Amino acid sequence: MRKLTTLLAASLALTCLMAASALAGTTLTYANFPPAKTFPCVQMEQWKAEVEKRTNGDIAVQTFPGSTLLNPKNMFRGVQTGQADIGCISTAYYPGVFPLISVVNLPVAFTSTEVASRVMWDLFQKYQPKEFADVKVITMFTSAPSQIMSKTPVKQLGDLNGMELRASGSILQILSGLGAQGVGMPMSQTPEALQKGVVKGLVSSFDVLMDFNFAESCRHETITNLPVYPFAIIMNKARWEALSPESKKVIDDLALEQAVWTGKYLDKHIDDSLNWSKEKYQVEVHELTAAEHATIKELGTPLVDQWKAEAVKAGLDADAILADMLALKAKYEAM
Ligand code: 3IO
Repeated sequence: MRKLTTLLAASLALTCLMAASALAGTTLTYANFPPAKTFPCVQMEQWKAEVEKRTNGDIAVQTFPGSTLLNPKNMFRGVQTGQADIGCISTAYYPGVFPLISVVNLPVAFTSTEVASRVMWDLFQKYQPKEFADVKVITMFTSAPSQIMSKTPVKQLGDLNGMELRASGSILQILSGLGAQGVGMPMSQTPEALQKGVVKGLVSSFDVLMDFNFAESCRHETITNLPVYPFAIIMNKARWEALSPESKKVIDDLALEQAVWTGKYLDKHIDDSLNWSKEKYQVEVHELTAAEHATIKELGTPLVDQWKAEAVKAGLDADAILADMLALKAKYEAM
């Protein structure tokens, strides 16, 4: 009997200890704006699983996809003020706020998400831009090169005349140069805009054909290879500072890996999405002529000059940043 009591006491003590250590762990909230199926949320779940595994459960991550905690426009502020511990921002939704990292949104003909994501992370690491000084940057990545997805066919650039297309960032200006009417809004508002007919299509990467089911209404896809959208995963600074050195190391060690994982995932996923769209909705893919691609390229030149002027105004060495981006792009493309 005495032995049993001791055993019970011991197991009770152990249970309390385990509960206490679980309580001592940290739960981080992670806000995201698009629906759970989309690539920014797929990478979020991947990161959550890795962090929980590598910290042996010291960190638990509670994810909030679909703007359930913060929406695309209040994400940056919401993380700074601690409404969420971690958040995902598409930087093109914040004109003028990211003078350095917006370089990745320029029309420089990225062909791979993995390459663009590596380049973005390297640039961030090298320059540590002060536009992110108020937050901890967890990782960065981009969308795939942007294409036109529309209700009516865009078989030649002339077909764009007056067409309302959803986009954000630098693509809006290229669209206006092409005679289309760019409508700026976050991706997560696009389903409603398409459904109401406010826009007749969108410019983004092909993953959204499947993940938002846009293939159903946008049966025409035109290969334009327009810019990628840069994303940053940011964390509240005070919450970051409060983590243990071990947890911080796990998160820092994961940054580049996460950027590459996301790039690889999306590069494959755009193929899957396009194939699915062809099978399910018989979408048509339209190719432009070399002369039309040259026209698109020309429209990009003033954007680069404009970015440079704004970067210089923000105290940045624009020429060095641009040269670095192109050199990194060439380096990773050759690998
Ligand atoms: C994007 C944004 C949210 C969910 C899936 C997505 N695929 C490509 C993008 C990029 C984009 O159009 C944007 O607005 O960030």
